[in-house]
Amino acid sequence: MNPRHRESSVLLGSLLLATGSPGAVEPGEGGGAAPPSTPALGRVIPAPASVEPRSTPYRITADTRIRTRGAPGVQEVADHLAALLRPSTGHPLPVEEDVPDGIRLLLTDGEPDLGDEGYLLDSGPEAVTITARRPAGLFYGVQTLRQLLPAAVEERTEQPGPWTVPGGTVRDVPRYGYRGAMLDVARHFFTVDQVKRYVDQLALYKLNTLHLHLTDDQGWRIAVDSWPELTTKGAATQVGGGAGGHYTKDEYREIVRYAAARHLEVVPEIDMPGHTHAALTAYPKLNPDGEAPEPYTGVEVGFSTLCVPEEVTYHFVDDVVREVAELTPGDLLHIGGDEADATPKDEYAHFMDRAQALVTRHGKTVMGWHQLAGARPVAGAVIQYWGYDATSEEERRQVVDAALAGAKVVLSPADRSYLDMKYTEATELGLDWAGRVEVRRSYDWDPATYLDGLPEEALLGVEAPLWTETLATSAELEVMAFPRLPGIAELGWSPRATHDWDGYRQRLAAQAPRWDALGIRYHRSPQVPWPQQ
Ligand code: NGO
Repeated sequence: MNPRHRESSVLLGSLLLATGSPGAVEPGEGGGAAPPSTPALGRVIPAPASVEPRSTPYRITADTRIRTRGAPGVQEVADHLAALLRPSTGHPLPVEEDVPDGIRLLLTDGEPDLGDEGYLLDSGPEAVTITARRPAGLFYGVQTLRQLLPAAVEERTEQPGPWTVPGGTVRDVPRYGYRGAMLDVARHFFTVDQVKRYVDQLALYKLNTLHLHLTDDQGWRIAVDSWPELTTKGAATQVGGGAGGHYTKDEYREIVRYAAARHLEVVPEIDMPGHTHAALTAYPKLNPDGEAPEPYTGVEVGFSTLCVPEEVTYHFVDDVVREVAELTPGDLLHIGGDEADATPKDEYAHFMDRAQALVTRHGKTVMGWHQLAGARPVAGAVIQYWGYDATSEEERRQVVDAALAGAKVVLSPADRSYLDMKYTEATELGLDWAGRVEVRRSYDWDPATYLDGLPEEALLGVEAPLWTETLATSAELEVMAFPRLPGIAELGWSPRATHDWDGYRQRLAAQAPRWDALGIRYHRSPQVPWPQQ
């Protein structure tokens, strides 16, 4: 994370205390002309760093224009905004250069405290002006603007309006530079369109990283030209025995492009040396016993391993990492490393040494599940902690020690941020090995103090993984992700000073009509005061 972000969030956090919690401003308050369906300034998820309401709203009308100034990346944000607003408002909303009023998207060289992702949003009778140093900041400002409009703006057919944006100023920067969501496309395969749908949902909450779990025992989901049978044989099935599937390189590039257009970076994961059964069905020479096993359609973990002593294993890893790195504009490449229970203990660290060296050689930064901390993480490796309350002190300590030695950490505590955990005993989908995780438990923790002794500068951020042993459709993904995903997004974005369960659950409830308009299914947790349906 850019240390500047942290300083400015602290500052803005105290500003916020002076101006009141974003959830505390009631709809219509301070904005006499705003109709009751207009959300109050600040009734946004993630909570903005600071909000100053004024009583002079802006109204989008048939004459509104969107103004840009043609800098690279700005036109795309303007087009994104126009595509969002046109169907529901029915207004033409032309994107033009240098118009004095309307919705203005401006890049600035000033405002160093905004960093690469922060923005200012100012709304008054003449204009809504979003100012940022980079297009990403404008994009996040647009997501805020979107949530400041009535939920009906999300409909894809013309709606009555009025389209009123509450007046005032929002000044906002993220707390952490890494705000991720992981999708497991290996246990059940999800099509490019299904992944895009999820990406759209992540973008609404200002997440900036899509981690794709591309390989596991049940299927290998990404084409590798030098090892073609990984997908001709290794992608043929999934949990429960369905047809499986994989992404061609062009399809994968399309996911990367689509995510980048929404300011999300894709982190590909090739899980090794365990979770590799699908690869072994395709290439038995990678298997310690040299035999070709039958495809696996169950949900057990920890039974497969690549053959660590054989050199062919490293030719394989080299080729796969090279080809996946070529498809990856981002810096991170995730090599898994979890649950290698079938890999002899003394061989695990050796394998991870060689796999990490190959990632580095192909120009990427290593990311791995936190078992990597018990081996020899390379300098600058990113360790993803997925422990939970029952995780031993020793295991946590390994992660902290690795961080003290220079590793970075992303937090995904399984009993807080795993979106596949059941909410309650009654939840039909999902798993419960880490316990049951209702909305409050998922939201109500602080990444900064979660791992005792973790140096502040080592913590890159948070990620919400969605494992799919029990999930096969977009509706099933959504009912597990919503409403917990926005909470993890808020932990990643909002300054700690905004953290407040009572305010949060009000703001969360206010999102429900938006999800209804978007066709997003969600769990109607009794902990949240949902509006009547
Ligand atoms: C664990 C395991 C995955 C499971 C998941 C289910 C990690 C990092 N490895 O998390 O293989 O799918 O739990 O919750």
